[in-house]
Amino acid sequence: MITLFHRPKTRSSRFIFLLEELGAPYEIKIVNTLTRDGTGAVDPANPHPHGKVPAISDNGEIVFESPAIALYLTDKFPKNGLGPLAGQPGRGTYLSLLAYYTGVLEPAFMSKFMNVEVPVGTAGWVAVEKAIPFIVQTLARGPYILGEKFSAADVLYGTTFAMFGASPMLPKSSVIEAYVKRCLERPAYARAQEKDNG
Ligand SMILES: N[C@@H](CCC(=O)N[C@@H](CS)C(=O)NCC(=O)O)C(=O)O
Repeated sequence: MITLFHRPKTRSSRFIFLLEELGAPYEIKIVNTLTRDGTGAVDPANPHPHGKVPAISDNGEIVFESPAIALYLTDKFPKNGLGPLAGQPGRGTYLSLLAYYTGVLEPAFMSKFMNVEVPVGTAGWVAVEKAIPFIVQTLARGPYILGEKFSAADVLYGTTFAMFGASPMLPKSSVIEAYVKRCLERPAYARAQEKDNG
């Protein structure tokens, strides 16, 4: 049984989406976290080292950070083919895009929102003006980020673009807008939305 440590309408919401896609047995444990408006607090019940969500426990085995959780879950619950397994074609792209999500895309968004110039040649990520064309180019072979098949990487990318994509600070892309729609139209997303409050 997977326990998802979750706060509604946050980055942990997408793991309800993924767990629904996987058909995995899970329970949701709502935890408190710090919030931007200064309310909230780190919840001692949350195993994430910084009190953030998501985190999961698989019978006591703790996994935190979104790409690690996505990979752990698709490896553990392979039935619905939500991520290429070790040795399968596409595994390298899957790992690369999971790492790119957290190591490049999120910092690119945050740099933009914080109005921080990305230092060329030293930062480990790129400006959003470089990241978005890469995503658009990757989606060209689509309809999903790994190509033909929907995967856990789409759960991360689709929901992230849904969350940040409307910002006037980000370059607009009809390819990404259509992609987000495609990801959010899935029945598992609707089920996850219904369960978001626990
Ligand atoms: N790198 C983490 C980020 C998690 C994250 O920042 N979650 C936010 C909610 S969307 C949070 O828990 N914020 C509370 C805090 O920063 O203490 C991941 O992708 O899993």
